[in-house]
Amino acid sequence: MGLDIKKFKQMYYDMNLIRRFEEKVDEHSKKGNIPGFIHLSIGQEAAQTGVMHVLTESDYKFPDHRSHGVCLLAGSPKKKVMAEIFAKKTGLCEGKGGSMHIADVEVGNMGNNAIEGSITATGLGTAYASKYRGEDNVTAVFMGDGTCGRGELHESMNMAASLKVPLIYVLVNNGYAISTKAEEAHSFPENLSDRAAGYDIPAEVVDGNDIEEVYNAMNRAVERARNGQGPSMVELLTYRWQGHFSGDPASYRPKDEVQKWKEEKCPIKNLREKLEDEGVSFKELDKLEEDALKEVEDMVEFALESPEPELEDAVKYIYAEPYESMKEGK
Ligand SMILES: Cc1ncc(C[n+]2csc(CCOP(=O)(O)OP(=O)(O)O)c2C)c(N)n1
Ligand SMILES: [Mg+2]
Repeated sequence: MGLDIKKFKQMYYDMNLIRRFEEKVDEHSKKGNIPGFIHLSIGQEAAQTGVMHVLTESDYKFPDHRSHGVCLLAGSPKKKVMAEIFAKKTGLCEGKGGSMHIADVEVGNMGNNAIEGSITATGLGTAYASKYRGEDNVTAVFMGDGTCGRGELHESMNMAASLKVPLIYVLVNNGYAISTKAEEAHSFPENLSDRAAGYDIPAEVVDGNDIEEVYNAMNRAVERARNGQGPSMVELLTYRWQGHFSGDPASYRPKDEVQKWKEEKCPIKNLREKLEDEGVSFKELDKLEEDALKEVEDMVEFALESPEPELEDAVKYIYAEPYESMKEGK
């Protein structure tokens, strides 16, 4: 396989970190410690980790509603990502955003957004900015299969291709949009990303649960973008183990389908087997798993112990602060 062992061991750690993170978020959401809707990405860790290991902090990332893992790997203090989901004052956005509005522009996390398709339009803006300024950073927008039916995506692809901007559409195809199977909501010859061909945008379809495939496909797309060759789409075929939101019993999915993905296509197990084949010891892999759990437990402790935002913070960042001279009535 010829893996860069050091890099893939870090990816193994990060995938475990996301899995444990999501499990804890699920647990505390159900305990009532987290406000609002929570969309978990358990089962999709390779899609998030493989992509994030290609992007740098100067690249623009536009995560979607199911992207805690992307926010976690963007380079922000990880405890603050957890605290944001708990809506605490110590969170990345001081607890004002919660699970679906985690932003940190310092590391290029432009904020996850739950309005499906919207980020394909805003991401076009940062991609154009990079080209206009002559910078070599790229923009990656995360979207699901359901989002492929949204008009913004098609407007975005049309402009991205004609302007030849460095934009990568990361299509995380988990087969469902809420309870609707992709086959029932879209007509497609073979793959959802076939749509990109209509705009002369190259697309690649890979096993989204094989991190090596994800990483290599994303690398090719980013290289194209950095070389001025324009937009690409990378379609990652995967599956979410949980329902649409934390607490959704997902009775619309056959039990054996879920079981099959868990048993035969676990992305973490897949990488573990590859690393074992490369000679990495069980002991070392177990230690990475233990360390990831410990880091997540520390994050939860931090979030639980953190204070709630103050009442007066409710209107902070909504209105422009008056200039000092205005305050003094001058
Ligand atoms: C414009 C818009 N329409 C509808 C919704 C409601 N909604 C939230 S998630 C979702 C399904 C998204 O499915 P997909 O794009 O496949 O992402 P997944 O949830 O599978 O990760 C929908 C329809 C929304 N958030 N935004
Ligand atoms: Mg989906």
